[in-house]
Amino acid sequence: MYGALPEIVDHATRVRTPVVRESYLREGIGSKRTGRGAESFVRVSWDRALDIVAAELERVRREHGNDAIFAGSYGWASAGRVNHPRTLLRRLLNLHGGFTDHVLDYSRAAAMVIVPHVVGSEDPVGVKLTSWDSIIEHTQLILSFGGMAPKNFQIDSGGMGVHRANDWMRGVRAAGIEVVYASPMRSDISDLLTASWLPIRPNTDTAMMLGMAHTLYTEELHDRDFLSHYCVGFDIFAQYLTGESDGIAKSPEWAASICEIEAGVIRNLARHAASRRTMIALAYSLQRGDHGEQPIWMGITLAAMLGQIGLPGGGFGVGYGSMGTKGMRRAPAAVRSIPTGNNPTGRFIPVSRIADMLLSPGEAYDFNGKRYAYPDIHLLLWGGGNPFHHHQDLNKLLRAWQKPDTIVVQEIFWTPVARHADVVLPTCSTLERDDVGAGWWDNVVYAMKQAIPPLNESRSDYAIAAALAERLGYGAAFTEGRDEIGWARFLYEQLTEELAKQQVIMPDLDRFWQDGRSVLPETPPFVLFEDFRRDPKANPLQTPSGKIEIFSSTIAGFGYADCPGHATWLEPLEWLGSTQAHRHPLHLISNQPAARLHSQLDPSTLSLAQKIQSREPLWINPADAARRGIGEGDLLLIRNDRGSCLAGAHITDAIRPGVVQLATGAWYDPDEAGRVGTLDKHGNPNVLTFDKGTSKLAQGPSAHSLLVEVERWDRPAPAVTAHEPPAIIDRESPDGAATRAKM
Ligand SMILES: Nc1nc2c(c(=O)[nH]1)N[C@H]1C(S)=C(S)[C@@H](COP(=O)(O)OP(=O)(O)OC[C@H]3O[C@@H](n4cnc5c(=O)[nH]c(N)nc54)[C@H](O)[C@@H]3O)O[C@H]1N2
Ligand SMILES: Nc1nc2c(c(=O)[nH]1)N[C@H]1C(S)=C(S)[C@@H](COP(=O)(O)OP(=O)(O)OC[C@H]3O[C@@H](n4cnc5c(=O)[nH]c(N)nc54)[C@H](O)[C@@H]3O)O[C@H]1N2
Ligand SMILES: [Mo]
Repeated sequence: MYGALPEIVDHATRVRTPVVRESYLREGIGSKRTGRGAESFVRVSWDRALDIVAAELERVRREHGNDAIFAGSYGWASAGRVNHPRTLLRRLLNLHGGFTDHVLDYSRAAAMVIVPHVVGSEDPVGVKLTSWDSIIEHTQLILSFGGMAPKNFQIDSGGMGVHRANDWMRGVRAAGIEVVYASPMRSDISDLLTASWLPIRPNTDTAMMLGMAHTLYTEELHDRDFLSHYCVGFDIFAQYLTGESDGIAKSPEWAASICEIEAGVIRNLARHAASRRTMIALAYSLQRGDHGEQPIWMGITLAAMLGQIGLPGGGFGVGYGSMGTKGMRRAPAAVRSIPTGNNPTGRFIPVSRIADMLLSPGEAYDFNGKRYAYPDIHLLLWGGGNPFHHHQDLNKLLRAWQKPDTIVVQEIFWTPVARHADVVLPTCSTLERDDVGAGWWDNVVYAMKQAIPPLNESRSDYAIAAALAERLGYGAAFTEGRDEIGWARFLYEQLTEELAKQQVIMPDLDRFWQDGRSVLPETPPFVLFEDFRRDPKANPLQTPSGKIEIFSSTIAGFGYADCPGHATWLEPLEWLGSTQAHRHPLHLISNQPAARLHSQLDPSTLSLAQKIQSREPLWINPADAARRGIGEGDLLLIRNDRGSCLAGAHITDAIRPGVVQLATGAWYDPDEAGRVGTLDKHGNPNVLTFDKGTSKLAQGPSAHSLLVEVERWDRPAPAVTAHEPPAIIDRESPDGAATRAKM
């Protein structure tokens, strides 16, 4: 993706000046909210824009309280620790008396909640995995659910200083490690491996793993010693496995009828895994589906039955291959964020419940054993994320988007979230400011030097937040007397001090800045739960029992039908085995795009080059295409009851029959701007996905569980307009002053 930002840094879609939605500027919060996304914008001065935002922050706090401000600001933004919009917004709003925040993320929410219940730590969710060195040395079989898609390990949050994953793949190959992966797409594994593909039906991994577990149990291949010394609740789970508790034996034949992997294959795979050192790799994708907690809990249960957790190269890990640093030997310390302070309101939502929150203020909901009520949001601030990219069921989001009195967005480009705002603050890109960059998990810290001055009237996220703080009367508390370079220095020096305590001496800041990067040492190869395995009494897990909870009394005690006390096969709301499949017979995988980071830089040549007739490609199996008279390159309509979009046909047997794939990231492009339910012309899968929590436990996003129908689009094709800026009126409204008084 190198080169894409320089190419489009001054693209037509660049937000050049502060702007305000036309009727909002005239009528303030009384303006028609359905105008969001449809109306023109009016150019205003920075002073005017910042006055409007500061006045709204004051008004909403006064009239509705701090928790009426939602500034969770989810999103990847850019590398750069100082100009991290979510951190800056949190720091600003905590000084303002607080706001409604979010917890968790769209990537791995279900895993982040279930895994600590089962093994007492978040480490197995991509945080600290058994390192690839250990795998390459000791593993004999990698059993991957969801694959380790090479398109995905090009990146990591905050950036990556070294790309290592291809070397790991070569290492796996050279070591002769067998790789078997269950995934609806053959392309989910590196060509550097010779791997066996099991083309599983989406969302049925739990059933397949139960079938394997059944074989282990009935053939007495499970590690009884490990289960009794290191785990609790296997006996209860075993009753479910055999059918003693519900009348259904989870045999390989039962599993095969659900996942469409042959019973014999499942049975042999279980025997095979039990006879060698096996690493169970669970992709993040598995848990980004309805009941996403289950495949993760079941993966851990299966690993526990194999009895290799805590042994070199054995056990399980969540996220291998999902990003580029998962399984690396982490550095002994990482660059931190600018401190945010504490949120006096203490209010938050699970991140992907945003539309429910906006649509149902005051409504009660369950989350991880507690009951909460949604706050009543009047003001929404966003920077560095694109909810019209990341959220499911965009037509529902559009309705929800009409709830707040005011929506403020800091953006570089005219992305869909900027288009749907009332006030847009033009933000400069990483090329236009100084910063210190570092991945959250990586061992390289880099000096991100300004390459060009801020374009047009754009300002850095830091400058914007500092200016707002100044207007609100706490400028000094916000900056603590530091400018951006001052904060970069602060963060780098904090890191060097932390490392010095561990006898690691780093170059000083000037030297670092001159060199352009500093490389931290990597820690020695790591084996997850090695200590626990060695001495479970001295090193108990942080679970209620101190052991692996194959049955969790805590979770059982919550009484959630959608997340019972042990790993369970629960049908997703939509999947190929559901009645809905009669009307919408294709399961849609909306995975991460190969040529972009989410929706970022979609107008660049790299992203445009892979489009078909300017739309996002839909992968479809030859049999499914033939049945519908679809040819390579045809324009397609994809639809279900929630929405519809256009896409370009790519016919390939790299996807199993019954499944189609449309990557995320095409900028949402409504045929009729601002109207709920209109056709998306560009191919954004989130007009089709459903917006439902994975369960009452984690309330994670269910993006990978949905059915659609596809047909050829033979009508004239509406032009894609997502990469053109909205209409902008190059003057302030004459009655602007009166508008401000009303607010
Ligand atoms: N259907 C479906 N939906 C999904 C997923 C899926 O698998 N399927 N995956 C989900 C996952 S895992 C994730 S993480 C999310 C990702 O969702 P997001 O993180 O929201 O997606 P991005 O496109 O990375 O959004 C980042 C935005 O920040 C802007 N930006 C970049 N740098 C800066 C900066 O320095 N300052 C400011 N102010 N803005 C900046 C970019 O222009 C862009 O609009 O999507 C989720 N949505
Ligand atoms: N190039 C690029 N890389 C990225 C990103 C990006 O935007 N672009 N985004 C990054 C982010 S934020 C994240 S969180 C990670 C996400 O990492 P993942 O969640 O692992 O990524 P996905 O691409 O959503 O899914 C990987 C594969 O899982 C398979 N899959 C989907 N559902 C199922 C299922 O139910 N069962 C099985 N067995 N397989 C299934 C699909 O075939 C899909 O290609 O990727 C990161 N990597
Ligand atoms: Mo993610």
